[in-house]
Amino acid sequence: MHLNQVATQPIEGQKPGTSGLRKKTKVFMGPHYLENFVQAIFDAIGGATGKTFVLGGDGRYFSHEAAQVILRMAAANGAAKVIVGQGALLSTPAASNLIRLFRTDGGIILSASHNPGGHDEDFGVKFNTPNGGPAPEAVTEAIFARTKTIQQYGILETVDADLSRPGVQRMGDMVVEVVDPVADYAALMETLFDFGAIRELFASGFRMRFDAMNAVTGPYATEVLENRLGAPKGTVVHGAPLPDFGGMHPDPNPTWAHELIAEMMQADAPDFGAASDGDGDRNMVLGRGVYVSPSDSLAVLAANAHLAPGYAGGLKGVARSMPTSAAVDRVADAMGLPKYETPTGWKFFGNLMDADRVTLCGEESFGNGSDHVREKDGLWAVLLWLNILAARKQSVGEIMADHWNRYGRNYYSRHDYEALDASTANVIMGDLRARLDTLPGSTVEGMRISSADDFAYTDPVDGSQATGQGLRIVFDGGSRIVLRISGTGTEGATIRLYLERYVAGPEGLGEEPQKALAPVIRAAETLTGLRERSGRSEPDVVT
Ligand code: VG1
Ligand code: CO
Repeated sequence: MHLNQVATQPIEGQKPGTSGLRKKTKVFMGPHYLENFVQAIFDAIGGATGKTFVLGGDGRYFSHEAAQVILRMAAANGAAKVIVGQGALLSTPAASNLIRLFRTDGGIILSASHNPGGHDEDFGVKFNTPNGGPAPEAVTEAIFARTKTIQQYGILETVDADLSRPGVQRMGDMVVEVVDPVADYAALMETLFDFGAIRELFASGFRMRFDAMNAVTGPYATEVLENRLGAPKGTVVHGAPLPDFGGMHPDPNPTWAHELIAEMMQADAPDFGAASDGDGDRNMVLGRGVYVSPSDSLAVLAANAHLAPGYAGGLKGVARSMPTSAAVDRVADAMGLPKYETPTGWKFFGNLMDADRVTLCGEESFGNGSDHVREKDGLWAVLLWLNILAARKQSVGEIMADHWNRYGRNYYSRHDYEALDASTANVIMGDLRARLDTLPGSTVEGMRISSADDFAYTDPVDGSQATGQGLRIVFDGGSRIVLRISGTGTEGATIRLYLERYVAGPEGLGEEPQKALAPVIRAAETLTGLRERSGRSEPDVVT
C-alpha cells in the first residue's frame, strides 16, 4: 500500500450542470476523468484533510469502481472518514440525511439521476455541502475552475474496501464505515408522518403500486411501505436496483413510467400509484384514473401538509422553481405564507431552507421536498400524500377536484425537444431572447403579452446572482410560456418548453391539459418556430 501522486492534465468540459457533472459512462471511465473531477472537488473545498464525507449512489453501472476510486482518493487526500452506503448505494435524499445527521463535511453522490444507466448510457458525480444540499454555484464554479488547472491527484494504491456489509474498516489511516443505506432514512420518515394512520389505511384494503423503476428507491420503498406500513407484498414493483435499471429509463413521468400509467388508468386500478427516479429524489403520483401534475402535487402538499405530524405547526413558506406552475402560489397567498421563485435546480432552495424562510419546495420536473433534508425526496412526497389520503379519507380524484374548485386550475405541461443540434437550439433561443423587449403589448393567438424577460435571480439570503435562467413570456391573465435549455442532458441540446394557463373556474376545470393549453402551444410555435426550425413535428416527451 502506498500513496501515489499521479500526474494529470486538465480535461475539457468538466462543468457541473443543473445537478452535478453528467457524461456518458464511457467518458467517466476514460483515463483520469473521474479522478480529475474528484480531486478538483477536494481542492475546491480547501482539501480533504481530517474531513468526513458521505459516499453512495444509485447503483448504476460503474458505481462500484467509482466508489473504490473515490475512497482511495479520499484516503490519499487525508480524509478522516468516509461513511458509505452498503453496496455503494444511497438514494440522494438518504445521502443528504446522512450528511446532516453525522455533521459531516459533505458528500459525493454517484448518479446521473433520471438519465438512463449502463455502459453506453450516463453516469454522474455530484458534490453536496455540509448542509446536505447540492453545492451552490459558487462551489461548482470553483470545482470547474480547478478542473482547468489540475496537474495531479492523490490516490492510495491498496485493495478495495469491502462494501458488501455494514461495519468499520480502515483504508490507510482513513476509516471506512459501511452503513445500511435505508435505516436512518426510514427512521427520519417515521418522525414526519403518522405511520399509525397510514398502516390503518393499508389494513383497510387501500391498494397501492409503487414503481421503483429498477433504481435505488426499491429497498427504501420496500422497507417503508411493505415492512413498516404493512402494504401487501408486491406493492413495490421493479424494486431491485440494477446497474442498467433493467433497460428502464428511470424518469418517473407518463412517457417513461408508462407501465404504471397503464395500470392506474384501468377501471380496477389501485387507489394510489407512484414512481421514483434513478436516485430517488423524484416522484410521480397518481390516483385511480387520475394523473397528478407535479406542479399541482406541490400545491396540494402545501395546502395539506399540516395534516402530517412533522408539519402540524404549519409551513414557514414555500418555494418553487420559475418554470413550475403558479398553483402553489395561490395556496401560499390563501394561507398568508411567504413564497419564492428560484431558478431551476435544487441547489437554489438550500439557502432559503437554511435561513428558515421556507419549509416546502418543488419543481415541475417531478420533484418536491421539505427542510427535513436538503434534496428533493421522492418517497417523502409519496408518504406525505399517503398521510393526507389517510387523514382526509378521500380519493386522489376527490382531493384534486376539491383543490381546483377552491383555487382554480393552473393547466400545465412541459414539452421536451431532446438532443437537438446544439447550434440550432442556440439560434432558436438567441432569436427569441433578442426579441424579448419588443414583445410586451403585442398579441399572439388572441392573447396579449404582458411581459417578457430572461429570468434572473438574486438570492435573498446571500445576494448571489444567477442570470440567463430561462426565457419567459407572460400573457394577460397569467398564461405563460417558458423556454430553457436543459442542464442535465449529455447529448446535443434539449429545449424544454413549459406551458401554463390559469382557469379560475367553476367552469372549465376538468379539461384535458393539452386541449386546455392548445392556444398557448400555438402561441409558443408562432413566437419561437421551435418545431419548424428544429424539424421536429412534435416533442419527444410531454409531461
Ligand atoms: C432537470 C429538471 C430540474 C431538476 C434537474 C435535476 O434539469 O428540469 O428541475 O432539478 O433535472 O433533477 P434540466 O436542467 O435538465 O432541466 V434530478 O432528479 O436529475 O437530480
Ligand atoms: Co433524481
